[in-house]
Amino acid sequence: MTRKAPAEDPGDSRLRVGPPKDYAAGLPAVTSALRHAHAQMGVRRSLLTLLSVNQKTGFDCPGCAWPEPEHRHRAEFCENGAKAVAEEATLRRVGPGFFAEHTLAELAGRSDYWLGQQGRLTHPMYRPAGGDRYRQISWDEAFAVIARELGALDSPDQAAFYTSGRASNEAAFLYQLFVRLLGTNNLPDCSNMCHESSGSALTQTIGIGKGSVRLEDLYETDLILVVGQNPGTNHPRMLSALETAKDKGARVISVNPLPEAGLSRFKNPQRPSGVLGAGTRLCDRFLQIRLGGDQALFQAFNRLLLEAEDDAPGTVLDHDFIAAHTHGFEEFADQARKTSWDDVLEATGLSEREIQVAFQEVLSARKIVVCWAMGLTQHRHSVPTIREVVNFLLLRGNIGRPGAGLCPVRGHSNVQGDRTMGIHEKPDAAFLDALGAEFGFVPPRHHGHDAVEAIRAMRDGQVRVFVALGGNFVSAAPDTEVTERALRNCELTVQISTKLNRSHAVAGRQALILPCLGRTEADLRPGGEQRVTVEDSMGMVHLSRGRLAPASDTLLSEIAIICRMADAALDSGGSQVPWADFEADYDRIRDRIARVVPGFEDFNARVRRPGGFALPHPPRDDRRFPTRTGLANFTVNQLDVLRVPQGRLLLQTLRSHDQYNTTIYGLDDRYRGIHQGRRVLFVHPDDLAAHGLTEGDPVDIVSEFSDGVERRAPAFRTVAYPTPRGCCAAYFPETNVLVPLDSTAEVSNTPTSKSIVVRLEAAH
Ligand SMILES: Nc1nc2c(c(=O)[nH]1)N[C@H]1C(S)=C(S)[C@@H](COP(=O)(O)OP(=O)(O)OC[C@H]3O[C@@H](n4cnc5c(=O)[nH]c(N)nc54)[C@H](O)[C@@H]3O)O[C@H]1N2
Ligand SMILES: Nc1nc2c(c(=O)[nH]1)N[C@H]1C(S)=C(S)[C@@H](COP(=O)(O)OP(=O)(O)OC[C@H]3O[C@@H](n4cnc5c(=O)[nH]c(N)nc54)[C@H](O)[C@@H]3O)O[C@H]1N2
Ligand SMILES: [Mo]
Repeated sequence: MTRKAPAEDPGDSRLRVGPPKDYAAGLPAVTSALRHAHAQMGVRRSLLTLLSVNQKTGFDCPGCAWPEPEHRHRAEFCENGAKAVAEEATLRRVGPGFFAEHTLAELAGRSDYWLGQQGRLTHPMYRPAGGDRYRQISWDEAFAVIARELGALDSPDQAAFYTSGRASNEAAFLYQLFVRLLGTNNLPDCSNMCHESSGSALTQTIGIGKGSVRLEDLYETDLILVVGQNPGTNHPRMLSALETAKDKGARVISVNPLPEAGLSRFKNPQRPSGVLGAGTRLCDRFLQIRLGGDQALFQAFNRLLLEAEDDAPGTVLDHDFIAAHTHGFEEFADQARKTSWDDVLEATGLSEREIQVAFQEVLSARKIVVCWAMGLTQHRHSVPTIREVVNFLLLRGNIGRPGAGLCPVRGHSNVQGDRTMGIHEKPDAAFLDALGAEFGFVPPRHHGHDAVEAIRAMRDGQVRVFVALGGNFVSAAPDTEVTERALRNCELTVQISTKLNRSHAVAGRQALILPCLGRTEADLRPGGEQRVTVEDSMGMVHLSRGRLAPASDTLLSEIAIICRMADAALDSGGSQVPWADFEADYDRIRDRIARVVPGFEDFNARVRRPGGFALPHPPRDDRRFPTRTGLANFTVNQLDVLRVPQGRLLLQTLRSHDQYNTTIYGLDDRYRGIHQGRRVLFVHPDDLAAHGLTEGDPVDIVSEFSDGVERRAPAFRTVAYPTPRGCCAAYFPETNVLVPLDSTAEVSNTPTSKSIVVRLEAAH
């Protein structure tokens, strides 16, 4: 399986490689953000728009899920937030004329970058069976097509409904209601490819699949471990939080195969020292770990903690906490004491001394927060790894007290809220009971497809209709060739989107594009101006109000689209659901959410208070652990050492500084020294030499998996880079073709996008 490099990718000619940066933000960040903003939306609109990001009366930044601080700067500055906003608020348009000029086949040959740069979608478009391009269609006709094709299915389980994490709480709630009224739980979402491993591990061990800290905990802690996360690029506002934590005396350790610039030094553009001076050194210690080595590292820490307690009984572990609040300690401790140093050193690639020195920091910290993102969640043993992080914090009572806890840092700005609203292919019974009682129906109980299962089902003809509420499934999903075949095998694909992307080009026999309002845009309904709500990474719920004039008069809000789709597709509009009322006034949706979802009581009133409100989190709030044992569970996890055959490398697929998932803002990765190119492969200089390669050589990356299928990503340029030996890195989505569909994390079924065994072949 080979995927051609899209024609307009600059390839070799324009690529420039310089040394990686050792600081993040500063003036170059401001300049870069403004350059993007001006190019997309002009100077005046840029200013207006950027001033209302994350303000109490403005819109929630569509960039990431990092929470807002109590005291906001007038425009809390974030380069990548500004780019995300510019991308949505762009003045460029993709209208019916564009689609008349371009066939689907032509669009499918373009890169994600080119597609995204065309601008905002303005009209509903339809590609009829046999047609080579989209043509304009009315909204009513579009909903009639959906109703017809859903109605033609033998079973509702032949349809799948994807959600990307930008959908608001209200949109997500109505979407899952519609899908369950239809009779299926086929609700795959981007979380399946993202933090599902965190959710799986945390639900089992602490009883709730969400992190246990608030922003203030970071300011109060002694030690922050940032594991498998690149906040300088992906959560830039987290750097300000780390800076504040440092001001208050916290230590920061980064565990990462790459020395990411944002974690070295931060030049806060809102502080004079950040603009003129050297900035703040954020990271006190860097553990350059091998890909997938974190489980071993935390097992080593846990063994060392137990041994330190043996040496000085009563001084290290929190015995009271363990006795009162946890289950399974003895079994865990027996196993942890047997952790083999040989395995640990092999898996981590670290020296025993490095681990011991870092452990001294652990030992002297009374309060610890562990933050993590995709570096922990996208491996085969991600769930055991995160369970081991939980063990680590439980040992010293670091959950459910100020300044300590678990901090999975979410990606999409409302991915956590969407799950709270019931976007889940394996919903829990209590949620379904409440939903059924509120709306007078019997929700389906059987589990639905997650993202990987949905691809298999489409490939095999079992799912015939695919609807996506946002996102870019074709580019985000693993095994690009298989995913493309799967989508093309559908009778109908429906994309509810703001911007053109590959999922519009690689579509079912019939295809619909339903263009919607974005976060930044005013949503005017007969019931007045409407606002939506979102939940951030730390369980805070707040309002988001768009300000800009919509990209086109034809656009509908996501909520309106869902209501009309449901009304058209469900027999007699779906029992007693007043879709038209919901569409007219979102307060009515919130009233229903308040009755169905725990923690949302009095939703409309509470969310109007400044800053919104916090959702309950039993472990954090009062050390209650709603697990099966009623206690926090220690777990025993077999160590997985990722061994790579001779001459092969382990590849991680990650984000550049100029992209938002599959949306490519530009072709630079400033912090890593890459300019004007994305088809680059970061390799240790000794590995380059061992392969007989030098920097700049063209290579094909070929992935090797037990299914024997050869997956090839052609025409990459090698870059000598400080990554651990045996490990290499390249950008997604160009490398998704290499991620085998069947290579997924145990339990969570998340694609192993951060550990793919590859070989390099000199390209011709
Ligand atoms: N600007 C911008 N912001 C974003 C996004 C974006 O694309 N652009 N995406 C959003 C989304 S949906 C998400 S989920 C987040 C993603 O945020 P991140 O998780 O920070 O994103 P990645 O680029 O995948 O980076 C993974 C990091 O983990 C490290 N890593 C990889 N494998 C391992 C490992 O085995 N162990 C350890 N310890 N480290 C490892 C990599 O070197 C890298 O630093 O960001 C969100 N915010
Ligand atoms: N190899 C590899 N693959 C990965 C990852 C990886 O690290 N490596 N990361 C995974 C992760 S963490 C994630 S979260 C997924 C992301 O997967 P997705 O969420 O599916 O992808 P995005 O690129 O964020 O989606 C971008 C599209 O969303 C649409 N959009 C933007 N804003 C809105 C809006 O407000 N409403 C609507 N309806 N549409 C909107 C636009 O049309 C845009 O083109 O990718 C995963 N895939
Ligand atoms: Mo994500």
